[in-house]
Amino acid sequence: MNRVEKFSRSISLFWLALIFAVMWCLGCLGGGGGGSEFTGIVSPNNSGGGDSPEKGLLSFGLATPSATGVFKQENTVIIPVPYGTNLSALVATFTVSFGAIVRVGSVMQMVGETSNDFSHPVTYVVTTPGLSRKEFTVIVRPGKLRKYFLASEEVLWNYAPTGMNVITGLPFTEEESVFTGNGNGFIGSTYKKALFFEYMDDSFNVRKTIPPEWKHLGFLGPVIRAVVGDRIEVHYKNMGSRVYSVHPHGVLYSKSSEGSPYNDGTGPDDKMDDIVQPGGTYTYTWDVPERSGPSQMDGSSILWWYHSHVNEPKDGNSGQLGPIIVTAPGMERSDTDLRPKDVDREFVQCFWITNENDSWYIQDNIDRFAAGNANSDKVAFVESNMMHNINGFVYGNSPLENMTMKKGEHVRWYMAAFGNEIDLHTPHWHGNTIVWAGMRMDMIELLPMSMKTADMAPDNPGIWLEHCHVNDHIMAGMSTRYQVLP
Ligand SMILES: [Cu+2]
Repeated sequence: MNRVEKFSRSISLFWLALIFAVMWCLGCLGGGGGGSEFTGIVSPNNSGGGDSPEKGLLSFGLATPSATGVFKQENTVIIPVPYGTNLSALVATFTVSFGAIVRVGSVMQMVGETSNDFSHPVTYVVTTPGLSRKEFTVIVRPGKLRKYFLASEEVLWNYAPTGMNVITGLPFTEEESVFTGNGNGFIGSTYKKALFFEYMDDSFNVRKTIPPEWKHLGFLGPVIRAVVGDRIEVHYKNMGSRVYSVHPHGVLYSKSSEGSPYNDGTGPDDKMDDIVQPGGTYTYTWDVPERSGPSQMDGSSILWWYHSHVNEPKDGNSGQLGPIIVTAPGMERSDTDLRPKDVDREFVQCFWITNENDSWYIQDNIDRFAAGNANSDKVAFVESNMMHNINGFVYGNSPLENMTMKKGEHVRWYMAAFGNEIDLHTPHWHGNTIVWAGMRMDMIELLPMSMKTADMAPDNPGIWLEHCHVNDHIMAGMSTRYQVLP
């Protein structure tokens, strides 16, 4: 740097300092004649950085049951606690800015010692040295009991109810008829299966009506929903002709609600859930603690799965599976509507090559749909029963009205795959993009029992193709359509 440059730089710094000084003075005058009233923004969220005096309350939780508070807005803390927690005397653990004093009413609060009745919101008053008092409202949200009445039932399921290729708008070609053609020792597109159905109560007399927004589930079981902190009770009845169970992913269960028989060292009391006999009932109890809900990189809800796990591969191929959705605490629309507040529309999709050869009902299906005699070409017969489906539909047979959304909505796609080593799926949306794990894409990768939640803000109206991008799977019918209305 030469002399001239040094000189011009020092001149610049001088003017810069002068401008800041003037701005500071103006700021004092504008602030009410140099009064001491603090007008800064309090943002107690821990992710906001280090301790600063204006924050007051830095973190808030409970000692027993151990729970972490979530800051909402600037001064409200919501803490989910498990279903059944007695709220009358809970002890809080919190951190505050250096030197701060915390009171509830007139009672000084000691970290990990002072108890309060949280059956109503509690106001914590935090006073920091040289700062006016700040109030924080703490709401302890006890988990709710969510009861579901679930049954396994044997029904007929048609993978292609329109009898045509809806993606091309044409009759099935010879190649496509491999999977859908009936006759000559081939089963066709309709199979006997054991699917999950939801009932109104434990009399299991009246099935619950499937609301329009969930008709796209096809042959999947009903959605079981909960918010973090809740307890799920699945009152299960096996209305099928063979043994089944209900095994969940992600939620917290004891050995008596795992729904899976294996050498786990437990006694008879913990094995009642493992296998439910035809006509038998069992009540599964699953808790939804923090570790079962969305984590830092997730959105406001995530997908889990339930399925029969007596003979997992055969039970699955027979049709025994359905989704679980867990919403973050405070993000549910209401106590009874657990859809996330920030989501307008939800879709659950399972990409799967259902192997009907490995279903418990393959002989029933040969008897019923192939006059008791499978085609003598074993390879061709086996291939004809590999149903490359999305939610039980092939070649776009999922009704478009069930796959419709509006431009500008926040659409959440809960995506899963199931099955075998050939179930490597790459769902791809034409026309719009998604965000998954913070990354922009227009497809995602799925392996058997992958569960991924992607968000779409459709900006491109039209009827669009959505398909697995594996070439062989495209040819075999793993495609559907979705519609974006303007
Ligand atoms: Cu695929």
